Amino acid sequence: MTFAEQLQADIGRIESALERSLSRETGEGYDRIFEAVKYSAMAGGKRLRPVIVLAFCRLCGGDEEKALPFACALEMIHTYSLIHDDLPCMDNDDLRRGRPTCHRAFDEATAVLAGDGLLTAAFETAAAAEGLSAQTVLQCIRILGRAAGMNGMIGGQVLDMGAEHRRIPLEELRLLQSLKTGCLLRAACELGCAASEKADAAMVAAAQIYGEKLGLAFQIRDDILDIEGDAATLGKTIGKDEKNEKSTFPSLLGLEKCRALVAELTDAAVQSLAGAADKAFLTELAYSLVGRMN
Ligand code: GRG
Repeated sequence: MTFAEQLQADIGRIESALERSLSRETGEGYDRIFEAVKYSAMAGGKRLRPVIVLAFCRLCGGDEEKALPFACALEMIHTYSLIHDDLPCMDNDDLRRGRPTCHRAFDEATAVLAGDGLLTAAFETAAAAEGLSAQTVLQCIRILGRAAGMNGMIGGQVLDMGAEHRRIPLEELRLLQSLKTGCLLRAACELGCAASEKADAAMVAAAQIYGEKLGLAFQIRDDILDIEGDAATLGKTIGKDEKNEKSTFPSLLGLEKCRALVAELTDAAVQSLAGAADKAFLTELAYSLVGRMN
């Protein structure tokens, strides 16, 4: 299978499983919340995080089917973060994944609940994983909770809010991004390893480095796209960082240095897998993100 065929197969599998997990309407008067959740969750998106979960499970010789609930759970958490990040009390955005944001298409209260619903459904979905030891399932739930929580993505968002209208030191920006964006990407790598039930400590350490380097490269590219991307291709508003006077990698380092850093960090991510057999997919995936336009 080529890289593109494998990617399409993984995305297809993830989207079918997501749709199944989020289709539990009862017809008892609250189906609008399922509508709002599916509006955001089934709106496309690159599915990068769940694809990485399946890819690491494959790399470690595990059964991808068993990793699928964790892949879906991670994508649910990611989608919740996007819905809440777009709210008027946060970024107040109108466009996401090429559509009006959840609170624009529905209303603010429904969007808050849709985010809450997705976050909760993520843990229900992970806990319902089958065919793995209880210890593995618990380990995966812990990885998800830690990455999404206050010492992870939420902490990063708090730092992010404090990074508006002031110039922050590069080290603070690195911490902010490693929490806000890096934690979920690193969790994707860890979940794939854990769900394989076959990864040794060296493999897990390599996967963590891959996630950290790729996460930082991904965020720097995101910052670059906020400056020179195209809203129609990106499916989200551009120019937000400048408007909010936010410290970003391009604002601190300049665009050229950022482009070089994305390439350097991607090489380092790929290098971390040097000892692994059959790393072609994760290698191509990393390089495919270097010049991404969405
Ligand atoms: C609780 C009100 C409230 C808010 C919390 C958790 C949170 C808000 C924000 C999380 C931070 C966040 C949204 C980080 C963005 C990371 C990022 C680069 C997202 C874009 O990811 P892509 O490009 O998106 O993978 P797609 O749409 O392709 O899935």
